[in-house]
Amino acid sequence: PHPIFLHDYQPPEFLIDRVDLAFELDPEQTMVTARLELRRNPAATRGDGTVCLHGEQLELEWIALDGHPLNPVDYRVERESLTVQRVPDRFVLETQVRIHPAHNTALEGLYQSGDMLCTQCEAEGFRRITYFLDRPDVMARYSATLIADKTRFPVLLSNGNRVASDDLDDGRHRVRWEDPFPKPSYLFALVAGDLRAVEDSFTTASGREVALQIFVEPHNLDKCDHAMRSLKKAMRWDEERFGREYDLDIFMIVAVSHFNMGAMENKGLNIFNDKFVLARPDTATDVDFDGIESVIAHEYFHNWTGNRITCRDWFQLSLKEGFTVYRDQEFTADVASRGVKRISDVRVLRSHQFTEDASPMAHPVRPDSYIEINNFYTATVYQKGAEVVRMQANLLGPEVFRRATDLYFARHDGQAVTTDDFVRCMEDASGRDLSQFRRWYEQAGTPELHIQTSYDEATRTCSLIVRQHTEPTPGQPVKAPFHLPLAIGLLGPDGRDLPLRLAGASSPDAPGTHVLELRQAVETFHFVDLPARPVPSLLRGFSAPVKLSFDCTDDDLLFLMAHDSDGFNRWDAAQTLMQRLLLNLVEDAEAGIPESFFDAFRRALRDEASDRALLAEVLTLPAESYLGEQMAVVDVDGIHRARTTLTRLIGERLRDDLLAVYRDNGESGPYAFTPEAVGRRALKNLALGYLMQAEDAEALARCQAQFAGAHNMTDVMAALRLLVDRGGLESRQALDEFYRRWSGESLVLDKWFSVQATSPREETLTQVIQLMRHPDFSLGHPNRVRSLVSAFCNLNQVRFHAADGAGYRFLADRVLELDPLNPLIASRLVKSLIRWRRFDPGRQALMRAEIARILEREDISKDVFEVASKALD
Ligand code: DPP
Ligand code: ZN
Repeated sequence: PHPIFLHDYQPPEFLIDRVDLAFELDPEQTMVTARLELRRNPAATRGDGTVCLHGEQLELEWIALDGHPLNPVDYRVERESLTVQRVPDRFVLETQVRIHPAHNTALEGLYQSGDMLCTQCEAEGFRRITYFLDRPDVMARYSATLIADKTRFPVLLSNGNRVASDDLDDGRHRVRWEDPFPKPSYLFALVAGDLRAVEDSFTTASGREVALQIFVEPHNLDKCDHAMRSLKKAMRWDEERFGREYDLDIFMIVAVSHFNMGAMENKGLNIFNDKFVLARPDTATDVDFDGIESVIAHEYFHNWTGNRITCRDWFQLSLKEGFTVYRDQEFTADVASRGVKRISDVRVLRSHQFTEDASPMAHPVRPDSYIEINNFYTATVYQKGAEVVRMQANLLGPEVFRRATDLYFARHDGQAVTTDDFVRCMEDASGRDLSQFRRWYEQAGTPELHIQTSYDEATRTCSLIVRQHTEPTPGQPVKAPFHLPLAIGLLGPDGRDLPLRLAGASSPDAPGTHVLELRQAVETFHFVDLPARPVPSLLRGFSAPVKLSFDCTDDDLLFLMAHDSDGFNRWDAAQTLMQRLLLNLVEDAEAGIPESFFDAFRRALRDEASDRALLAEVLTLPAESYLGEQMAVVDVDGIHRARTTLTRLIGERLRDDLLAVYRDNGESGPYAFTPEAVGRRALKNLALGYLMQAEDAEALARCQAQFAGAHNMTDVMAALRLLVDRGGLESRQALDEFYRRWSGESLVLDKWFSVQATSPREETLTQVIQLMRHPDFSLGHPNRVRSLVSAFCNLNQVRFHAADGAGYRFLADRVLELDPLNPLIASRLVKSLIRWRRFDPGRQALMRAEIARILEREDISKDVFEVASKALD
């Protein structure tokens, strides 16, 4: 396989203005007839008089040009293309192809999920449906006529508006859809099935009525309320915050069980992994409710950032994804808790994106080459892309940023554009020069900031020396400095923010946060008029996606934890402190934990006034994988031991306070998904976790009672996890009972698999291997694979990285089994192996051997090849 390069981009030689599709749908074989109106692109250089269309796994039945069937000498079919010779400047091309949805295990293109048929076309699935110029800069108006058996497939959906329907004589029916908005092929969708809809409506700001429909299988009708509420909230928010109104008369969501990704923003017809639609308090956890709200919003927001304005090419993926993630993050911050949202977003960024930056798959937010684009739906493109938008929003300030996004929507509506076009709108609306800022799109790697602070009593000056440095990444040995906002505050001895006055500035800023803009590798800042040595609070709100190190004592951290006016930095100080204690314990299992730590923890637990959700975040120990990232060589077993020890010590030392917190935050009344109730459950279950690690008898009794008596899945799962991690008879009984109760609910059963796969118990891998043979396990079901295999490989550091290499062997075997079925899912799994350089020589050798074994397989997919080969480069 060969890479594709951004610098080779050429505009398409032909454009397609209109597409009329007709489907005779049947799982075994579907006939697709396409009528394409093509014309030469005036903006492209003239080629050799042929047109070359993408197409994969299509059986061509017939082909005609301007109404005349073509002779075989006039066209050539190859494995991934159809070339037509000697075409005029403007013509109509008609084709009919045969495809086989029931045999499509890759779940790209048209495929079967349970009893329904559905599509997934992003990024390059449309070419498995018909021959086409399957690239996002070819935007066309579509119609789709769907014909299928009326009993099996009473519901037939596609993009846009339903314009006609009738019954045929043979038991089939026919529905025609038309989408008035030009779109790239990756946004095409169709669904056929025996589905029911939950319906509602939304009145837009300008007074238009939009019909809302969520389609599910009949037994799931009672799990759509939260998704519908979330959709309406998102529609209103986008009007208020970004001035974006919905543009069609109907908006549909379909929940599908077999889905490679989270969801897909097809125009007017979003198709979702059912995990991000279906929820009832007794089947879904707070995390699930939260995921549904933000994914529904995310896909809805794509209607403007992705669909109306799309990407010129796939290197620009972050144009739509980074911006849309930023928008969904802001939505959640507005409708739930801004502080908690920022913390959880930064957690994700640090644990997924920073690790990606430190891996052989490191790439810029705008990658410059790829072998398989499916490998680039990454934390870098999504989460770091969102941070890059966030920095621009913060540099511009809210009003100017809104003017800049208005300009972007006005200037580029209906176009396929680049990240550079986006930044130019930021510049044009603000008058700022963001040329250096553009490096965030071009350079991979996480910048490291080292900050030295000093205080001079004589001059009453606090000085900051700020150094930035970014490690080399594959293909980028040397990095230029970034332009980045560094938000800081200085705390006085009473814990309050001091007025900040830079040397030379005429008047001080008001007390609070000051944003420094960094542009050079080393910069020095002097703050004057400070009566005493302040404690600096740096990178407030995580103002830039960097790794920060600065010289501060444990006492400084305790002080920040207690007083910082910035909630994010209070949390971060606690995390840094816990990280220090834990890494000390890794080095020396006998190392003591200072009393001051337990005191601070106790004070926090007793603080009645504090926000429960934030408190739960502050009191959560850093994850094992995150701790590993902080070490030169990951000490898998040492980290697990240290974290278990500290958890137990907290449980023992703070027993009474933890029990009080547990009791005080119990459920009262029916389940509510409000920030307050979510926070209470989080704190209560965190407390229970500490107590359980301390082998507390009362805690065990409460845990079992919670498992048996809770009416919401959040509390049931929290208790089940603790029982499973503890092991023994109670664990077996709880698992069996859970299975009996929930084996008919696929999404709940996923939880049963993953709670076992993520247990740190020694027998976990053996258990996982047994579960692979469970009648409910299937490699053809991505959610199930993720719940068992990916959960074990990605969320269970101590067992996956067992020193004997059994975890690695298990993973490679699964990759080799999955690759012929579903390369996208297989390739995601390989990513768990590629960070081998972070481990000791023994583990390194074992991991490399497994990657090599994967690469030896003939006929490996491009997806897996790209990740595995880069891993060994
Ligand atoms: N475009 C989708 C999303 O991120 C991914 N398939 O919403
Ligand atoms: Zn997206």
